[in-house]
Order: sequence, then structure tokens, then C-alpha cells
Amino acid sequence: MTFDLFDARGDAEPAAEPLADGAMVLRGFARPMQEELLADVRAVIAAAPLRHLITPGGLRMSVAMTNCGALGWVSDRRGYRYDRVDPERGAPWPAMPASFTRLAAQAASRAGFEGFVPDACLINRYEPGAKLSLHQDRDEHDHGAPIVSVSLGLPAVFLFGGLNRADKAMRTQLRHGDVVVWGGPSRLRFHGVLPLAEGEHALLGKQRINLTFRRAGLIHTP
Ligand code: MD6
Ligand code: FE
Repeated sequence: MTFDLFDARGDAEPAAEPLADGAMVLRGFARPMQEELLADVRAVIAAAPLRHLITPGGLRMSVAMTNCGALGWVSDRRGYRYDRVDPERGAPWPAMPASFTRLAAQAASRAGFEGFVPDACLINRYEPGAKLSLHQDRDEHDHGAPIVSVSLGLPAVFLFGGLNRADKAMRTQLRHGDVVVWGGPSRLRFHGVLPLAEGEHALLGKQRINLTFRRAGLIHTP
């Protein structure tokens, strides 16, 4: 396992740290485009504000969320789903910024998944104490495509388990600029994020922003 930004060949290829078959962390992969990404994150949040969704069980999520792209992930008392319309604003989600689409495709390709074109980007905002319980990403129609997850701002401990909830989870710290790519035999592994520790990030202050790109695929409108 390596924690260097650059691998032993000494070229500018970020180190790929395997997590499991089909899952890896690309350390610092998003750093070269951080300014562009952050400007685009701010524009999306200005158009479709972050909000704390309610789980089907009636609990308020500690992570605040919004989306961009053709489909957005939402949760309410009726369940989890992808929706073309932001229920809060009654309007489509903001378009996926070109910087997001490009980064997602480049990271997927680096991990061996060619031709990744995300149609959904979930933006998660963690403040100190916010967490994401162990879960599977299984609301997408297309499980053939990987997931690309970009970490910005404060570091967080990522839990990475198996295909059953009870499987023991390993832990890895995700720092500013790290990208996790997740697909193939690992696509349905359980994972989560431990409560965010207090801290101050030079660019983002007291928060962690996570961008999760998916191919949600067809949705079935009632
Ligand atoms: C997060 N990430 O890192 C939450 N899901 O804030 C996820 O839930 C996630 O990082 C699937 C694949 C990678 C992830
Ligand atoms: Fe997830």
C-alpha cells in the first residue's frame, strides 16, 4: 500500500491504492483541478441548495445533500429514488458541470472502467459530527457502471465492508482530492463514513464535500 501522491515510476500518474477487487483509491487525483471543481460546486449549491433529507424511517440525515445532472438521488417518507426533478424547487436539477463529467470519466478510466458517462452527481456536505451509516448503493438501474466518489475539504474515515452488512469493514482515511472508484465485483459492497472530526481546511473551512457520480440509468416514472 502506498500513500505517495506519485507512484514509483516517478511520472505524474497518481498512485492507485487497491481496496478490493474492482475498488481503489486514487490519492490526490482531483487536486490539479480543485479550483474549477470548487467554483462549480458553489454554482450548483447556489442553484439547488443543500438540504437535510428525511429517511423513509422519518430520521433527518446529518449529511446535507443536493444533486446535479439528469437524475438526482432523493429520500423522503416514501423511500429512496432517483428523480429528474428537485422536489424542493419543482424544477430539474442543475446541469452537470463539464469539470465534473471530465474528472469522473478520467478517474474511472484510470481504474480500468472505460467510457464512464455519469448521469447523476450527488453532492454531500459533512459538518463536524455528520456521518453516513453503513449502506449499499443499490438504487441505480445500471450496476454495470462504477461509482466515482470525490472527497474535498476536511478528511474523513471511510468504512469499506463486504457484500453482507455484518461483514467486517476496513477503514481508510479520505483526504482532500482523493477519488474512490468502485465497481465490478465491489459495486454492492457496504460502506459508510464515520462522524466527521472537527477541523479547519484551507479551502473549505469546517466541512467536507463529497461528490458521488453514478450511472443511475432508466427511471420508472409512475
Ligand atoms: C462519502 N460516499 O464519501 C459517501 N458510495 O461521503 C459514498 O456513499 C460512496 O464514497 C459509493 C461509492 C463510494 C462512496
Ligand atoms: Fe454510498
